Amino acid sequence: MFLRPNLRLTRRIPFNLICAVLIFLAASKAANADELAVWNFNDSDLNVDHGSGTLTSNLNVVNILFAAGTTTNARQGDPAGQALSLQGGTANANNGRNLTLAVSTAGFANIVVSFATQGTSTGFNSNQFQYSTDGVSFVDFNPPYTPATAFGAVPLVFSLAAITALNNNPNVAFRIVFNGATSSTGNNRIDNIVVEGTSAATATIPEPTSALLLLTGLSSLYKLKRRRDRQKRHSST
Ligand SMILES: [Ca+2]
Ligand SMILES: [Ca+2]
Repeated sequence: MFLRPNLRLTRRIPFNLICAVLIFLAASKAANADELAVWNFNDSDLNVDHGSGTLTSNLNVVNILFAAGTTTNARQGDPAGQALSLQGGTANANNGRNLTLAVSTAGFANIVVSFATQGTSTGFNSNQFQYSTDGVSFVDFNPPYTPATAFGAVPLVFSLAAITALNNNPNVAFRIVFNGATSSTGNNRIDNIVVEGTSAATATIPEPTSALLLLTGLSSLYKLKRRRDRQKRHSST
């Protein structure tokens, strides 16, 4: 008498549990904005600190330095630590040179690039943000910006959602071209560079193949349960 309800319960649990897991997996594919690459410069190098991507520069190596950073635009609890500090260089040789970020956006859309920056009075004061869909040809985005004299509370944000060729593309790159430095030690600091996007699953809910697989799976489980129930009824008669 006491065993019978327990047996029925244990037969039901796997079906309900599997349904719950499948629904959870389908829902979890609809992610919010994800950080694809983050540079916090706290370890005083150009290597990416969260996610994946590469950062290179053609400034003179002696003018690529690190100095006190900020928590503005910091992610994942990163402390202020260090920031990148780029100098004009001897005879302002670095005017016209750049910082380039290569980041795959495979699986992502609505790409946004942001960072905190500040500049000294003789540092670069006319900096052009650019994007590339092939990592080779770069296109100006927005007019040149002039960094404030202090990091402040708000980062510079370049929202590239309208540039759909940047979506789901392994060859994406971004570039800041520096200009306007008027002394060798005039500089710009940059900290917490973030490249983020929303997962492609969010942009096209539901993913047809996922929805189909889920429905097929649920249908098979339902048929299996019906068959078991029929067998149970037959065996009890
Ligand atoms: Ca930092
Ligand atoms: Ca690093």
